[in-house]
Amino acid sequence: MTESAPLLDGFVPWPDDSSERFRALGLWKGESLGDLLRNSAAHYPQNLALICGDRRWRYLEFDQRADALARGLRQLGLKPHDRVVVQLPNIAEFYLVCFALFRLGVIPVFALPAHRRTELAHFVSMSEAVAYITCDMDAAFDYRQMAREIQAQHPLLSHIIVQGEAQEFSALESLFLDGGPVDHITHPADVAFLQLSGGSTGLPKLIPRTHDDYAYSVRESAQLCALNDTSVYLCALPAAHNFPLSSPGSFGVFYAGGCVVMVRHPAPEVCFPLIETERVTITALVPPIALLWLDSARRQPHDLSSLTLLQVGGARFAPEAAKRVRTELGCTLQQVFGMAEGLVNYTRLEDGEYLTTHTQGYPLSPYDEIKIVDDGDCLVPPGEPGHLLTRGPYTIRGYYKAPEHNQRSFTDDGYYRTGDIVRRLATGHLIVEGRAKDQINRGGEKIDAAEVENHLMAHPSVRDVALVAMPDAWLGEKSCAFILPCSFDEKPRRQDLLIFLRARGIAAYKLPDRIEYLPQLPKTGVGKIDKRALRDSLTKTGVHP
Ligand code: AMP
Ligand code: DBH
Repeated sequence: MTESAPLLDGFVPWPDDSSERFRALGLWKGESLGDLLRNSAAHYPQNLALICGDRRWRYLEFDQRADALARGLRQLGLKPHDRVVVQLPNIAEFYLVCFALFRLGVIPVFALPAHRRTELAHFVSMSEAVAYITCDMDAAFDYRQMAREIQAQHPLLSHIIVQGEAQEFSALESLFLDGGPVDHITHPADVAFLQLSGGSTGLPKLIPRTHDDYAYSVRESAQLCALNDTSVYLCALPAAHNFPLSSPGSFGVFYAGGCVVMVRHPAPEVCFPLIETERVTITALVPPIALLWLDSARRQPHDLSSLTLLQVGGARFAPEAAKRVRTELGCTLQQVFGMAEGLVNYTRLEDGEYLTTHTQGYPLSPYDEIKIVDDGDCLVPPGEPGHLLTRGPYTIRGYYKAPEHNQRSFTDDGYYRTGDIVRRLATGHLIVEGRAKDQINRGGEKIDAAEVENHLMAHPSVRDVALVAMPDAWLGEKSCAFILPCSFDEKPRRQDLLIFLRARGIAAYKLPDRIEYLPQLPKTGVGKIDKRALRDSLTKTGVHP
């Protein structure tokens, strides 16, 4: 593709003056994400890049494997701008697929292993994907069976590629073709991949991230976290999630020439021995897993002395738990408040105990612009809580092919409405106070209330429903579905509702943790369901609205 080739249809670019400024400032360097690995293979060919089970790849080998896969995928017929849904567990092939696709200008759509048929089908149809790359089995779930069901409904999905026992599908292993390097053929200002939004409007949206913008956030994040070619990063969260991918995540480590250790499960029993043997220096966790680690470190001491930095993000980390990190795990805590749409805030390594334990940091880039506003978009007085709006060199200007939604999610001058309520301290550090979006943050996993309500409404015995967050000591929040049944005498059984939801093909974390039946749902002045009253009723035990 040449400089003048059109960018991906449906992508909302930054206005020209902003792009020119980001280039002039040297933030956007015109490098593709495929170059990120290529450069490290040139600088650190013999450094260990990746450890996955008993596989240990050096940069040169990693880079060559990515090229070999790119060749095979090209021969299969994948072309620049094709979309490919990628759903893989934490295995080395995940990164090979990423870099192979980046080099071909093919656009991965990153699903998480927890996603199920209905969600996958939605990603496939929304992105008009031509291929689906997955694995055979993981955690006792057969992804091939799901692939069959999706393919039956989506004839445009021409290729199903399976890592492991492929059965009737193409085996990923068979697609490695020897040959020379595959040079990237994408424009750096073009979309590199599509991430999923947590969503708050019924269905997740696709987030187009460009090579230029993502590479910038990865480089800056790596520097902020002082990564270098001796860093060893434990990737314990799902690898495709934006946090372990880019903040600074595996990509940051690949950029710095360090080593990524992949693990399938974040449990301390699995991770602690690995930290000890591989001398892991940095990792990223969501709060419930960090709590698990803290408790476990008390009970079964391991040598975690190599670990210098523990990043915690994705959901609010209670200050009382945050304070325990230094004493009980013996490392520095960094809070990370980010979003797949772009903006990432970090506490800094040199911040004192108070800022590290009580705040979610401040923006990565001096070119991130943030505003904290009231319901009418007017700035709130300093220190007061308000809606967080942001724009900058790595925050998207629109979701993929979603013009109506974009009208609501972005201001006319390009600020993204994060849906988060924050307060800013005089130091510039932000504290996440709450949320304006209709979402439940279940220990970092975001649940779109409207999406689950929609599924429940499809049940013949449900007349109306509201899904709200309820406080939980472990996960921070869990979900509670308040149901108005068609007949209060013939309420559907909780178990039947869960079976019904599972059968609709949605991720297990979206299933309501609690179900309550009400003869009527409380309404606000204008007649909307009063979710605040429902939430309040959960904290005042025994009192129902
Ligand atoms: P997503 O839309 O799935 O990328 O999730 C991003 C959202 O997760 C943010 O807008 C916040 O609501 C939430 N979030 C991420 N990190 C933190 C954090 N450290 N503290 C509180 N909330 C967070
Ligand atoms: O929750 C997130 O989406 C998130 C958290 C921390 C994120 O995208 C990130 C860092 O980059």
